[in-house]
Amino acid sequence: KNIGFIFDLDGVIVDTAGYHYLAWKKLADELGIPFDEEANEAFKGVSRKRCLQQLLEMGQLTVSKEQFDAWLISKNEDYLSYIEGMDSSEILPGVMKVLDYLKERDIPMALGSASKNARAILAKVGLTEYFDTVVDGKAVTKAKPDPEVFLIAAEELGADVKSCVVFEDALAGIEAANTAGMVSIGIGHPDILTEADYNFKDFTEIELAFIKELIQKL
Ligand code: G16
Ligand code: MG
Repeated sequence: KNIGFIFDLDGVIVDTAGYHYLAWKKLADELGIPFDEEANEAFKGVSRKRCLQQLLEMGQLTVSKEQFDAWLISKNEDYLSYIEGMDSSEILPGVMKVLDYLKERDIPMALGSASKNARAILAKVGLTEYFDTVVDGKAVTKAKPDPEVFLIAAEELGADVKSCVVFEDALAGIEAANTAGMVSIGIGHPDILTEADYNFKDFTEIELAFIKELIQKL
């Protein structure tokens, strides 16, 4: 069997989920739309465009295409300003241990992110070399919860879909992995990621023995 490990980026490898939240919160405040961390859960793993649509629906606002595009740009500019100074210190705790373990064993690894900024972030934190392929927001036509991003990743890795593992912090991402028939590992609160096959608060909770067993079972 050809196995593959697929990682989401924001909220799994790096805590950019917090920066996305700050950028959406800034726009929501400007538009007078109530927005908090709970509302932000529905924005995780979801494309930029879809997030803005959701925000405007929350505020019951209808806007012109020009205004919509202008807000998309300003949200991204704010986000880019937050991540400007990012470096490897922002890789989440416990992540390197797992990435190194897989890399040492030559296990095919992919990044599967909804973000159009994914490659830039990987470069900033020095992880580009770890991934055999990067499938990002520029490569997909259908956003999570559609499984497209992970199916493309499996194909590019030459991995069997059912022998792929996906690490995700977003509801939409877990749904995408499950629909693809992959093993889903939720990173975050188990009350939120109820559909995941396995759940961990963060990577510090993941033992290498668990990864080893998982590989044997795939
Ligand atoms: C992410 C975030 C989402 C964000 C999306 C698009 O993906 O979780 O909150 O809206 O990317 O990002 P961008 O605006 O940078 O293109 P993931 O899939 O890495 O969690
Ligand atoms: Mg994510």
